[in-house]
Amino acid sequence: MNRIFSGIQPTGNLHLGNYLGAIRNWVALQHDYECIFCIVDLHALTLPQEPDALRHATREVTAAYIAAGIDTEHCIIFNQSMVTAHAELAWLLGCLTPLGWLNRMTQFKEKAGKQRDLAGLGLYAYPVLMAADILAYKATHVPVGEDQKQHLELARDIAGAFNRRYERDFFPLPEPQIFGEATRVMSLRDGTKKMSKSDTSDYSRINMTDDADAIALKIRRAKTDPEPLPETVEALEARPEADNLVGIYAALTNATREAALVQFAGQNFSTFKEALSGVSVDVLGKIGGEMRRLMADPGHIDAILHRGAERAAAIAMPVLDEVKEITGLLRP
Ligand code: AQP
Repeated sequence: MNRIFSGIQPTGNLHLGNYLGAIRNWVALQHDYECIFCIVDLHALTLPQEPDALRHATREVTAAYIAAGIDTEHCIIFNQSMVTAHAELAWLLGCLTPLGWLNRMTQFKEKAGKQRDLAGLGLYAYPVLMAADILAYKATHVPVGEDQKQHLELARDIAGAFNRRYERDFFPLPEPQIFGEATRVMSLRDGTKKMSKSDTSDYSRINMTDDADAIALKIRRAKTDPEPLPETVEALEARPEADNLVGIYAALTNATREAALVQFAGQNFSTFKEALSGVSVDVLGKIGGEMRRLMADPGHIDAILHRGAERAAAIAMPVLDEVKEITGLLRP
């Protein structure tokens, strides 16, 4: 059976983009693959984190996976730092990764901003750790949002570099799986910017734990333009905010943008936003409620993570051992 690996950073404020771009697709795919879903806490450390907040966010992401419908019996759910193979393999792969490849990564440029010299080595090396996450399980498929496409291409390049260097077909080249009408959910305040956990404005995103009132208020306040909704998808191209909201509506109703426009063409945003609030509350309300219920019992969440880490290590550690053998490292 093909194997999926994917993950989310526990950096707080899980949002609709994480749900539509990642978690929801995992739920749909989980019974067609062997699945490993990680809470990538080592990735979170590439930017400063407050320790208690990191622990809380790690449990909250776990709760989100379960509340959204990931089956913990079938799938492996664990936090990255519990399986040491990720960090060890990242070093071994980093030694094969030319700086030129990392210099092309747009996420580093965006996150490091103008003060690039002050950014940490971890932020720069993030894509190598991501490659290690995937390759430690010889994963064949990686369902992600569109923003991670470049990192996934790099993971394929690194896998290819290892295979060439040691002249064997050891790592499969992982395939990205990017689908749905909301592969890149944009900020509610600026349709040209990705919806993000770290945006300082809470009005830029719908959090998975927002209640019905908060969701409705944020959608009411979402930036739009003065024109009514158009008849064609092409007419949305020059209207990023309208395009984003129509894409979200389509994704939440399992429809296409075309179908959403058949329903709303010619109508003004207030009518459309009301419908969008309704479907958002329908989908996220239940998940948020279940997340809160799960978070009331952190011991149960920790037990799921421990069990998941054991199952994950049973796959990753033998792969790491083989890599060490191939690489020429003596082992105990
Ligand atoms: N806006 C988005 N639209 C669609 N998919 C998205 N993803 C994130 N944002 C969107 C997908 O969610 C998964 C987990 O991402 P992550 O949290 O590990 O890292 P990120 O992409 O850096 O997410 P954020 O929200 O922007 O976090 P911060 O602000 O902490 O950097 C991935 O599959 C991603 O594609």
